[in-house]
Amino acid sequence: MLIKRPPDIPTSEITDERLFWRRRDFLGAMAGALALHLVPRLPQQGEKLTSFEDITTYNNFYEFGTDKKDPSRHAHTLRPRPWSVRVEGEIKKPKVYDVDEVIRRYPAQERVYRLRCVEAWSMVIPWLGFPLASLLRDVEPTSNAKFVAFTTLHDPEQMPGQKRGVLPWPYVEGLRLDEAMHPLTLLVHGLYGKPLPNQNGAPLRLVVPWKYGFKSIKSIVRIRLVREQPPTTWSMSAPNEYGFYSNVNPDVDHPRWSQKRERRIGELRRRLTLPFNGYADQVASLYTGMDLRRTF
Ligand SMILES: Nc1nc2c(c(=O)[nH]1)N[C@H]1C(S)=C(S)[C@@H](COP(=O)(O)O)O[C@H]1N2
Ligand SMILES: [Mo]
Repeated sequence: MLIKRPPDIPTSEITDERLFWRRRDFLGAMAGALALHLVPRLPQQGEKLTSFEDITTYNNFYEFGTDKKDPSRHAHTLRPRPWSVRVEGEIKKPKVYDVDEVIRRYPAQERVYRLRCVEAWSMVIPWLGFPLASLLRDVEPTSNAKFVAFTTLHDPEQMPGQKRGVLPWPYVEGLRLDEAMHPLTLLVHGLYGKPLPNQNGAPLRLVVPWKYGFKSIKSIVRIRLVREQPPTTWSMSAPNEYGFYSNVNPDVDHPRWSQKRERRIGELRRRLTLPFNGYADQVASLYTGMDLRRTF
């Protein structure tokens, strides 16, 4: 399972790789479409970016199989263009967007975030995307909007894993409106300066860095503003193991394993998991007054 890499890749090499992909991106077919406003952000001291290879070959995307290698092997059947995203529900301006319209409209930012999977592994990923809040503001939520519900494509021909009943399909996720509006919450359409590979959730996926990875729903076709807390795939499938909030919390163990530590992909030594995945200073105030052991 662990992909062995030399333990010490100098940051200079990583920078070179990133510049390489950016340059490739500008030269590539997407050059016109992606208006990149890249503000390089270094990850926390002592943290290296996970390699492009690991980010794109060690994935959870059950629509393409349950093995970590399955998405990179099988996601070529997904057709990320043309692609529509329907934004609807409790908003004044419902709209069906073409994904490239969204990508053009909202300037792409590079954000280096830790991704902590509930299975106790983690990565450091340079995403390209924009705050979900920008899009939500433009569609003008009504005062009834309290939550945001997201839906992945449902098409067993493109996503053969959906022919098997391992999860209820389509994959759905949700956030409280204030979580969705938080500036850390992104809609992502690229990584390492290039368009998002299919296995990472092309053409558009959510990234919520202080929550377990399963909240970061891939290949989104629908965003619906709603009044009530929406159902979410993993909490429907195993309600005692996965809650709606799923904030990274080293003090609340999964019923079958500890959440105290994590294995950073590409490293051998395990790291201590941080509350809210290290983003507590920015997001803990969203949950004041909530018992995070009960609302896990
Ligand atoms: N539609 C969909 N979205 C999904 C998943 C999935 O199986 N289907 N897996 C989730 C899980 S468990 C994780 S850890 C992250 C993994 O994202 P990555 O493969 O880009 O690292 O995607 C999340 N989004
Ligand atoms: Mo995950």
